[in-house]
Amino acid sequence: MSDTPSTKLDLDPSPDTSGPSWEEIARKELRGRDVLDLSTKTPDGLVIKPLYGPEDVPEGTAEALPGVAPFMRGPRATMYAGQPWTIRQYAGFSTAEESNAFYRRNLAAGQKGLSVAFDLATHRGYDSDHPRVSGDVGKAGVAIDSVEDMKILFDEIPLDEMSVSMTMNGAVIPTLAMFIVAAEEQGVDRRKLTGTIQNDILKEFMVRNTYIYAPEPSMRIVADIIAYTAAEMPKFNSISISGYHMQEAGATTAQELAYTLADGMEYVRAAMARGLSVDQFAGRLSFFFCIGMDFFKEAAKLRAARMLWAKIMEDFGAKDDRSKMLRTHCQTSGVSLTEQDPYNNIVRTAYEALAAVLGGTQSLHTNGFDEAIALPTEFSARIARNTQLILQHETGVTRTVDPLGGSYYVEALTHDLADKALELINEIEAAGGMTKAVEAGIPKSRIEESAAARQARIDRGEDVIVGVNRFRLENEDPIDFLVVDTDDVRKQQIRRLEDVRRRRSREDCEAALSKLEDLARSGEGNLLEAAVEAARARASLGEISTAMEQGFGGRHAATHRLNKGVYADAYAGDPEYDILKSRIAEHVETTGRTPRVLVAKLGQDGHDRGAKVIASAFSDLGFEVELSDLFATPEDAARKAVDLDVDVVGVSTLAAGHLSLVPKLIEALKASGNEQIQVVCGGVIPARDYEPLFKAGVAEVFGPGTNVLDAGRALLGLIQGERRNTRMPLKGEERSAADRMG
Ligand code: MLC
Ligand code: 5AD
Repeated sequence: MSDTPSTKLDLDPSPDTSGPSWEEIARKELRGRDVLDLSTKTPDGLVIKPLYGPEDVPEGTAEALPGVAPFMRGPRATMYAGQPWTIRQYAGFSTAEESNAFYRRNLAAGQKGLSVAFDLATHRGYDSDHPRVSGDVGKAGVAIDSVEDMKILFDEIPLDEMSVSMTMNGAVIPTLAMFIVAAEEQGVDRRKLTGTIQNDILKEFMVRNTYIYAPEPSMRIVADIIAYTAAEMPKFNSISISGYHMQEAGATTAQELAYTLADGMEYVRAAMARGLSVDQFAGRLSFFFCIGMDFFKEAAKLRAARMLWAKIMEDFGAKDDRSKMLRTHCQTSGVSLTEQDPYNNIVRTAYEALAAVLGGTQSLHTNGFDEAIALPTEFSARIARNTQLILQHETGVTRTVDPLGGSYYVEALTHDLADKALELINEIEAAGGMTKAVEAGIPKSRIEESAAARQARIDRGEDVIVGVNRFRLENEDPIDFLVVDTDDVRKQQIRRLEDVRRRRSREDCEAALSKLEDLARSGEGNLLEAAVEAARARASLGEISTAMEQGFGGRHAATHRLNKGVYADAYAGDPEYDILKSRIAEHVETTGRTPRVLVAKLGQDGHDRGAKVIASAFSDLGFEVELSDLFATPEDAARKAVDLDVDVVGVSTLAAGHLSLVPKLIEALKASGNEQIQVVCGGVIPARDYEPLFKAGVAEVFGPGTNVLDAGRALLGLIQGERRNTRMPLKGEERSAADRMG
C-alpha cells in the first residue's frame, strides 16, 4: 500500500506566490471597491483594519510573559491553568436576612466569592428611618444601618475563609468599620480578612454620584482607608479603582481605561502624601472594569491596562512586583442589555464574559438577563452564574494562559488602546491630576459627550442593537421579575434600629461619635480607626456619617452643566431631526413660548446618564431644558418645576423608586395649583408599573430603548394638548400593542 496523503502533505501555510496577491483577491471579492473601505473607526477614533499581520505587532510583544512585569499577558504566571478566576456575583436586596439567605444559596450552587450591593440610602449615609430615603430602603441593594445588620448579613459565612467585596464609596467609613466589627464578633481577627472595598470616590464625582462629602475630605477618607488597611488588614484590597461606571455612563473604551488609571495615580499620590511608601500599599490596590460588546477591544483593554499600570507604578518608584501588578474584577455591561427580547441578554452576557476571561480578569460578575427591568431573580441569577460555570468547566478556555497572545490584531489593538489612553492620561495630568480635572468637570463632560454621540448612533441605527433598533419582535412576552416591598423592609429596619439604640450605652456611643467629629474637623488621626470604635459602641451608619459631615462642614452638592451641540452634531443633515426641530421652532413662533422641560432625578438614585443624554438632546432640538438637582425630593422637584414655569417634568428613574416618588411629585404639583404641568417618566420601569403610574397621573412612559427623536415628538405633542396615558411605542412597534401593555 502507498503512503497515506497526510504523511506527505506539506503543511506550510505561507502564501502561494505564483497566483494573485491578497490585495488582488480582496479587490475582486469587493467587486472593485477599495480594501481601505473595509476599515472602520471606533468611537475613540482608532482605525480597525480588515486584516492584521506581523508588521502590525509592536516590538517586544513576542517576548512578553505572564506573571512578569509589565504583565500584559496576565498578572499570574499560570493564570487560570493554575487557578480559575473568582465567580463573584454582585448581589443584595431587601433586608440583611434575605440577602444572607440569597448568598448562602448562591455559594452552595457554585459561586466562589461574595460581593455586596447596598441600597442607596446606605450609600448616601442615611439610616433607614431618614425621611429623605423612604423610597430607597432595600430597593437597589441591602439596607444596612448598624453592626447588627452586618452580623446578620454574614451569618454562618466564615469571614476568615470567604473573600467579600463591598461596593461602597460614600458611606465607606461606617460600612468598613461595621464589617471589621462584625468579623471581630464572629471571632475573626481583621488581619485575616480577605476582600475588597470599592472606596473609589473620584469616579463618583465623575459618573456614579453616591458621594456624600466634598472632594477634598473625600480624598482624605480614601487615604485613611489605604493607610489603615496597609497596617491592619494585609490581605484586604483597600480600593477597587473603577472604570465600570464610566463605560456605563457612556465613556469610550480609551476613556474608561485612561480615567481609571488616572484615578489610580491620584490615589497613589494621596497615600504617598500620608508618608506611606509605594510598596507599603500598592500591592493592595485593585481595579474594576466594564466589559461591553466590542469583544476584542474589551479583551485588549485589560491587557493594555496591565501594561500601562506597571509602567506608571515604576514611575512612582515601585520596586515590588506586586505593586506593579494590575489585578482586576470585571462586570459585564448593564447598558448593553435591553428590555426588549430580554433573553438576548443571556447571549450578550456570555460573549462579554468570554471577553473578560480572554482579557485575563481575576474576578467576574455576569449580569442577569432581566437587568434592564429589575434586580435579578433567583432564576436569572442562576443563569448568570452558570454562564461562568460553563465557561470554567466546559469550554476549555482555562487551559492556556492568554490564548489571544500573539494575535496580530489583538496585540496591535492592545498597543493602540494603550497609546490612546496615554494621550488622555497626559491631558488629565496637565490639568493638575484627577482631583483638579474632576473639579473642572473635564472627564465628566467628555464622557457625557460620548454618551450623547452613542445615543445618536443607536437612534440612527448605525450601532445595531438586535431586538431594539433592528430585528424587533412584534409581540414581547412579559417576564417575571423581582419585586421588593420597601415599606415592609423599612419597617423591619426601623424596628431593629430602635432596638439597637435602646440597648447601647448612650455615653459610649456619643463619646465615640464626638471623637470622630473632632478628627474630621481637625484633619488628624485616622477616621476608620475612630469609626471602628463608634461601630463597636453601636453608633448607626447615619450617625457615623453625620458626625463626619459635621466635622467636614456639610454635605457636598454638585453643580452640573448641560452639554450642548453633541446631539445636533451627530444628527447633522438628518431629515427626521430637521423636521422635528422646525416643528418646535414653529411652535415657538405661533405660541410665543419655548416649550419648557424639567428633567428630574428623584430620591437617592444618582444614575444620571439617561437624564443628561435626554436633556442635551432636547435642548439641541429647541426645548428649553433644565436639570433638577440630584437627590431631589418630590417636593423639591415640584417647587423647581413651578419656579421655572415648565410645561413638562420628565422623571428619569433607574433605581426603582418611581412608584413611591412620582405620585408624590404629581400630588405636590396639584397641591400648589399647577396640575397643568404634565409628568412623564423614562428609564428602567417594568411594564407592571405603568398602570399605577398612569393612575397617579403620569402622561407617558418612555422605556429603555426609546428613540430620542420619538420621545421629542411625543413631548411636543403633549405640550400641544395631545393627552394620552401610554408607554411610548418603539420604532416598528404598533401603537395598539403599546396601548395594550399600558
Ligand atoms: C490567583 N491566586 C493564585 C493564582 N491565581 N495563586 C497561584 N496561582 C494562580 N494562578 C491567588 C492570588 O494570589 C490571591 O491571593 C488569591 O489566589 C485570590 O485570587 P485573586 O486573583 O486575587 O482573586 P480575588 O480574591 O477574587 O480578588 C480579585 C480582585 C479583588 C483583586 C480583583 O479586588 C476583587 O475581588 N474585586 C471584586 C470587586 C467587586 O466585586 N466589585 C463589584 C462592583 S459592582 P493573595 O494572597 O495574593 O491575595 C458595582 C456596581 C454598582 O460597582 O455600581 O453598584
Ligand atoms: N444585585 C445584583 N446586581 C446589581 N446591580 C446593581 N445592583 C444590583 C443588585 N442589588 C448590577 C446591575 C447594574 C450594575 C451597576 O450592577 O448589573 O447595571
